[in-house]
Amino acid sequence: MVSEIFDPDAWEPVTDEFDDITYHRAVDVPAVRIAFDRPAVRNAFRPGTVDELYAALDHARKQADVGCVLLTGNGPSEKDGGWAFCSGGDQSVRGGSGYEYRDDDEAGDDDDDLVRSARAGRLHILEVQRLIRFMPKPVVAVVPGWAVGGGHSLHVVCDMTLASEEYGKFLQTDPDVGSFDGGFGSAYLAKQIGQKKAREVFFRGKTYSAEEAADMGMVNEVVEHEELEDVALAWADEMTRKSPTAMRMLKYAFNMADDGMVGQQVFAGEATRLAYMTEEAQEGRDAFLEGREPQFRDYPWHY
Ligand code: S0N
Repeated sequence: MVSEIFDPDAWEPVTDEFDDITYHRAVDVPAVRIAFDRPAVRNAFRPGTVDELYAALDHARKQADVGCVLLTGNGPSEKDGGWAFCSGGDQSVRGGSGYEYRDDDEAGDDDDDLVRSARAGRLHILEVQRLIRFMPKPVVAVVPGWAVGGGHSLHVVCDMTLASEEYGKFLQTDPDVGSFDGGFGSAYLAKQIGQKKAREVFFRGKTYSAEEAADMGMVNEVVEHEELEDVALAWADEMTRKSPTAMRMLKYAFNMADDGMVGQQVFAGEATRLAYMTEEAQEGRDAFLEGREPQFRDYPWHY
């Protein structure tokens, strides 16, 4: 069983090669479903989970016939029936100080030698956040249960959030475990719900219901738990009927206001792609290749 509210007739696997996530493509809609699959630990992510998540998202990004990504968590936990979107970094395998002690026998002494681990504590979940932020198609967080810590930040960075009325719960524990998402997880959250509320989310660590999260402006819609995946797929169907170019330009336009020169660069890349499709731009390329002056005076100065 993938998940209790997963409709096996609506999806087919893209691959079975992942251990910590599942990756499906919808049968009738140009959309994919990527799900955390560690319900026993409330879908916490360990480094391997993040690698798989990045690979699946990057694959989805590159598919020209995929227009929407649904990011969710499988469940419930067999142990206690609990549901989760994602409870953030798996604290049992979290990176340490960046230093490791190891007994080096060749040194001919009994001392442990300090070695530096290049990967220790690497927060590559932030690379996943950037992939969600910059991919040219909507990514929807479909939240069937807990969205906590780094899992909360993931829902924040998604374009929209749909949550289960019964089990959707939102909590920021970062400062309880000595971590802090000082990027999208806090700054973009403050854009969504306001500075005072965002500080409350991190500084007080209260749990918010799906309804409260919707009232605050960080959840778009709350639906009955049993309906969650059907509604998510309906959203994907709706969005993938719209103009891909318009959707891409809109996502990058929304981002640009907050993303500074990187946002401008991403938006400008898409503008350049559109410009290259015009005869005018092709005249520039052709003139160079044919070793002649470009005839740009044939093209209008639009107003
Ligand atoms: C999610 C919570 C609120 C659920 O509470 P509930 O329903 O009472 O269930 P529990 O009994 O607490 O949990 C069920 C089982 O799941 C395990 N578990 C839950 N969350 C995690 C987790 N994040 N890591 C490891 N295990 C987890 C429980 O231990 C329990 O197991 P059993 O049944 O064996 O007892 C509640 O569980 C909770 O508060 N969880 C912790 C949430 C949390 O603090 N998350 C981390 C927040 N910080 C980040 O995410 C930053 C990113 C990060 O840490 C990181 C990521 C990648 C690489 C490096 C890092 C880094 O910072 O170094």
